[in-house]
Amino acid sequence: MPDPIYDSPHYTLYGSPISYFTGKVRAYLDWKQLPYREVLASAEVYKEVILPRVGFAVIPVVTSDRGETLQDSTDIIDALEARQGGPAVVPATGVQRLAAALLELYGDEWLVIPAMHYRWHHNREWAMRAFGELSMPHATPEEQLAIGTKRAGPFAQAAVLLGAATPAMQQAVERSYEALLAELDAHFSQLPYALGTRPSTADFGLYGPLYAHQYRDPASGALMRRLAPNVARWVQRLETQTAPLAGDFLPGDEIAPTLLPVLRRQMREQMPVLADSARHLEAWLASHPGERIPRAIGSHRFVLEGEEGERIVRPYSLWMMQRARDVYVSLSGSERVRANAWLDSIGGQAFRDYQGPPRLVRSGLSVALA
Ligand SMILES: N[C@@H](CCC(=O)N[C@@H](CS)C(=O)NCC(=O)O)C(=O)O
Repeated sequence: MPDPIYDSPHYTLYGSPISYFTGKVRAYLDWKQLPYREVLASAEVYKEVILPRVGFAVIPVVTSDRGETLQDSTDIIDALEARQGGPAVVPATGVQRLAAALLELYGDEWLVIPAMHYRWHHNREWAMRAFGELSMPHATPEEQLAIGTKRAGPFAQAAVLLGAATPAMQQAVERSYEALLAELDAHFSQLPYALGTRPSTADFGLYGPLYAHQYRDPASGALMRRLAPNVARWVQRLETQTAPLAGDFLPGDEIAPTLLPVLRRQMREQMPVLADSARHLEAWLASHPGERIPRAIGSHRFVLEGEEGERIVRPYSLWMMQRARDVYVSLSGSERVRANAWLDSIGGQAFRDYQGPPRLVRSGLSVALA
């Protein structure tokens, strides 16, 4: 029987409540009212489904009853959006489309720093237990803590690898995150979603870190509710989806002025890192001809809130940047003129001037040359 809303395949989402990118995809599936069931990615599910279908251990993974397997939250949303019809989560007009791509890049590839910092430096034991529960749902709490501590190991290191390494930098991460919360709180006190009364890929991108880590992890959730109750309400709106398939983006390709401080922060914090990452990748390619590009290619210095630190260089982030640049480059005529003026208003010169590495395609959790 056809689905009441779409003649749609039925989907299975393999993921977890504590996973960043599962949250992003789940919020999309829920708002879009797609028929799906969610299966917890236990150790058994990794072995029986994810590894055989994907080839490496990752969530989220979406499969359909037509035999497809989709991996990577950005590609999953793109693929489903292209086939499902219904109200679009990617705006049709230039500046809003650009803002959505930028905020998805920001949520996916930059807010991972505070997300990992708060999870592993403020919610550590809770998170270890949660990893254990997920991996072995039927084991005792002690067994779960033991297995969780083991499984969470690589994730627990991520906060440091991504930059939140020294006490001074951890304080900088917290200053930046708390200021972001204040900016988002002001925005969501005026508008239910990033670009209007309908969620977009901007919201789903931001929801990744702001749901699983910063809202659900107990100490982080308490901080969010205290400092930014309107952000917590936006999380709850996306979590419970009281009005799926409703609403619209602001008319006239407008971006609410309350969103601009968030984008200015992104331009200030993330753009220099992406520009420098592009130079690193070019140098790496020159010295490793024909080699597969790994997930991290060394490390580089970066600055946050006036503090200087060190973080790994992740080529994958440059693929997300390329997507945002593709939106910009596709704009012509008056849309390009408006986009340039808008980028100038958010300090986006580095985005306009960005010189990427050779064209990239996504390859699992890294990239390859196109
Ligand atoms: N960029 C991917 C990344 C997926 C991802 O990083 N998933 C995490 C959990 S939220 C994971 O399973 N990582 C495994 C790993 O990093 O090896 C996406 O958008 O889905």
